Amino acid sequence: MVILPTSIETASALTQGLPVQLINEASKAHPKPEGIKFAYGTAGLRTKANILDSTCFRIGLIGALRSKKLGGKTIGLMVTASHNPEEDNGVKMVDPRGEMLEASWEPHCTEIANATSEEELIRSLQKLITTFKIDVNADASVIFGYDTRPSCKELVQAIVDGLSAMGAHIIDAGLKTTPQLHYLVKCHNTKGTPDAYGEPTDEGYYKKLSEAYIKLVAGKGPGTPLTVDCANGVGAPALLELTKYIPKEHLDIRALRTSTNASGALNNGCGADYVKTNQCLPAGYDKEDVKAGDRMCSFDGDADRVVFYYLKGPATAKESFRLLDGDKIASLAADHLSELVKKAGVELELGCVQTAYANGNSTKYLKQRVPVTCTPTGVKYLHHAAEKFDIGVYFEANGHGTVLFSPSAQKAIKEASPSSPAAQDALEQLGALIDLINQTVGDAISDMLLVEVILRSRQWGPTEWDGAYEDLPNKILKVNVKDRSIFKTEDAERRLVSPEGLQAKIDELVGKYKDARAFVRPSGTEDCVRVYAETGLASELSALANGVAKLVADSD
Ligand code: G16
Repeated sequence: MVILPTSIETASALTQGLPVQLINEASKAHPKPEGIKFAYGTAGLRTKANILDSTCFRIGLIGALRSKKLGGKTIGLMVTASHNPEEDNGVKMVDPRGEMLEASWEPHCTEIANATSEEELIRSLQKLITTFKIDVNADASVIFGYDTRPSCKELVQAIVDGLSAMGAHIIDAGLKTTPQLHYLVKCHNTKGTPDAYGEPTDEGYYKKLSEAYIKLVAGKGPGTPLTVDCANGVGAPALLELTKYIPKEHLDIRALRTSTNASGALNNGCGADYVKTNQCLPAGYDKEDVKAGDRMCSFDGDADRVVFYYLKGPATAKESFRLLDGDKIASLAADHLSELVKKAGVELELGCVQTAYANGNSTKYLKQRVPVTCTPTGVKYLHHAAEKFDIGVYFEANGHGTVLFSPSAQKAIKEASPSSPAAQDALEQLGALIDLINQTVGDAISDMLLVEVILRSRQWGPTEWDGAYEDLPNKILKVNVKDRSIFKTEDAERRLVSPEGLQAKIDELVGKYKDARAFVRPSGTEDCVRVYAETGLASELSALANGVAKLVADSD
């Protein structure tokens, strides 16, 4: 007779190899601050850096367990708070294919980060182990990177302590943009396989992108200068490095806001979030010799977002500013790729993924051309929705996004027999674009190159690109509330279900304005509630946005 173990026996067998004593001892050096509640948000755990030490230590433990669960595949941990102010920090967790951590692990990360004692910490780790049936004796491999924040050094040490307590193999990738770390994770896990994504080195990353870019712009004549605001962040050294691989005739970069060592400079009056939210040039650009028609773009603090913009008049006039945000990048990429697919004569479905922040007119424009789906905010949602298409173009309005080519689409492009020289050319371009685009996550550098390639191949400047559709006037506001967790949403964050009655009040207010739309959602990266409003008439925008913000503040 076979005696099956009870679930308790199974659980204790599973957790037997957990190095409890090592974890306990190491944890004492990383005590959890009292009275603080951590939450896994839109892009991992993120808050003020000075309270993150215990969380980073524990994320190290979790990272090792995630790797053990996946048979020793390499997991990525990126220490960054991206667009947030310099005093914040956080950790993004990267799964083996370079995508964000599987969602079912998120509540466990929150629980483990909030354990108030060593005993509770061990219990919450044991719960994770038994829930996901993790072989704690399996190998673990974790690669970490970090951005330019002064707090990274100490937080990285906390992560290393967590990884060491679990006996994980540790790879220190050093200073990296977030998308570079995602790239490295995927490369490590595919190395030596038929799906090898690239060389798991910095050089491998720059070579892959630059070779594809040069192939795509070759013979298209010299380019015109592109001004890049690096947000005084890690995108600055990465961009500088990239330019070593691409001759100036192909990519003429004027890098601004590159002060990675200046205290308080990161994302301060510059960067993609500043430009998108304020709909204006980075502070001080009016003195930087920028002229009408110049192409410009801004990265965010960890270079995983990019927005473009240009001036149609003098830099000193606010109305001269024209934003080409993530929605405009999506429309440009979707149009270009659709045309190439058609020319190549391959049967592939291209679709777009947006969030509630997408400008109403961008959604209208795209829906007339391709299938469009809407997900909640967060690359983790958009990425998976985009995987459902042969070619999935996903972009958040804030400039975070990429294009995914499914394995079967890549195969179809590689193996297609062209029926004409034009089809052959389109297939070659698609093949190079597959390499140019960082398909693991939104990548400011890769997306910037993608835009440059498309504009060059169409002989377009920013004005022609901008001509696709006119944005509805729109505004994003932040409202500080006592407890943002009471704001709960449904319908891809387009409607509030709590606090009770607030959505009805918003609906009533929106109904008073022509072609208007507004929604409210709690941020998952900052301690605030965000309000988005758009109206048919620019003159009515402030009244609606401020009115909704007041309703939120009054409900607190
Ligand atoms: C992160 C996410 C993005 C999201 C942004 C803002 O970006 O990766 O998907 O749009 O946060 O999220 P929230 O409105 O919830 O604060 P990043 O660039 O800051 O890592």
